Amino acid sequence: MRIGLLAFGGLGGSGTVAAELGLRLTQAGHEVVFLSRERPLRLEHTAPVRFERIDAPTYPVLPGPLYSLAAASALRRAAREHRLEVVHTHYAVPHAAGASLARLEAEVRVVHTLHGTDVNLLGLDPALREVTALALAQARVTAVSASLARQAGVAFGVEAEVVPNFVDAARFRPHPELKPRYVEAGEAMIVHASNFRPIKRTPDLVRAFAHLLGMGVRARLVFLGDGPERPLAARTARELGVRDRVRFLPPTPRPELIIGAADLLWLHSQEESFGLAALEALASGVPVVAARVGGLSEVVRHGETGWLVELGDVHGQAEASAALLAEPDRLEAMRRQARADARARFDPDAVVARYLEVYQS
Ligand code: GMT
Repeated sequence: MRIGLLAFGGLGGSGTVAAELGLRLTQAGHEVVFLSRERPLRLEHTAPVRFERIDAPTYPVLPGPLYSLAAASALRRAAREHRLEVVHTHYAVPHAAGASLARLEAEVRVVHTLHGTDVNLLGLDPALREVTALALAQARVTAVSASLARQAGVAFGVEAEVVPNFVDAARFRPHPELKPRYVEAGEAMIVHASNFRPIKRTPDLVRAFAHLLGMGVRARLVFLGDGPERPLAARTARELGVRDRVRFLPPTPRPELIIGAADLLWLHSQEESFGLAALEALASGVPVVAARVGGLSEVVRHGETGWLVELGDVHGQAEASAALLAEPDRLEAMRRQARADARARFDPDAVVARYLEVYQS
């Protein structure tokens, strides 16, 4: 099939999912054009996927770069030039409306995948809801978790089919031999990977970590990624006197070499429709301790592959982690279970096959 993918690039989870889907579709013999304003970090320059940049012009009269219009134009041009049979957008705002605006030929099948804040944050904004709901009603819609599909029903009145994200377990695997790169002997390594937006509540992770150290646990917190609240997380660490125990690592196209070295992965997001970083940790044999929000309980099996605490319970996050770290046999069993469960339930071939079924139906 000739497939156009429209997504955001950079560090975001939706762009990562779209990039990896594009790669797998290409490897399966489909022709893929990836349209984005910025190349996703995971779509390396050597990737065999055709990447076309969306250029959104700026002009003093315009209030902003008019990305939606530029995306619609890019999509229309790509559909014509590459004779696309399928257009699959990732992140509904503004991509769903952009696809409608492109007025693609009737035979082009359009699928929109909802990822998270496009539904439960932007989707609820009266300035954006109306036209997004209209666009979603005209196409097939999928959501990355059952929790997000339910929210989409409320926000947009659409019935979204659940197609979860997937993980490459050959790539994301345990790397205990790399742990000494990040922590000293005898220390536990806790990792958090994100784009440091306020929704990730990274200062709360620092508070939880300070509590963990206060309980006498020898550990280091490794923050991986970048984003608006990274300076705030660093400041919180300084204020709590734990700055020397917290490391900040920049975004990398090889996160598996850091995540796979950890003992635990932490998340404490306000909302998390799926939690791709959590899935990548589980596949790497790294149990996840997180706030129980959104679709995370569909990814992390509480008590079996990780531990979920109530949102805001940063002490609970630290105490659950301390308990796990204190019981190496239990932690080891959880590590094995995490990897097995991620492989069994989030297999890339199965998910790509589901998307192909959606395209064909
Ligand atoms: O919705 C967002 O905040 C953006 C999006 C992204 O591009 O990072 O993240 C969402 O999509 C990911 C991939 O499906 C999910 O793993 C994340 O859980 C989800 N983020 C939120 O729900 C906050």
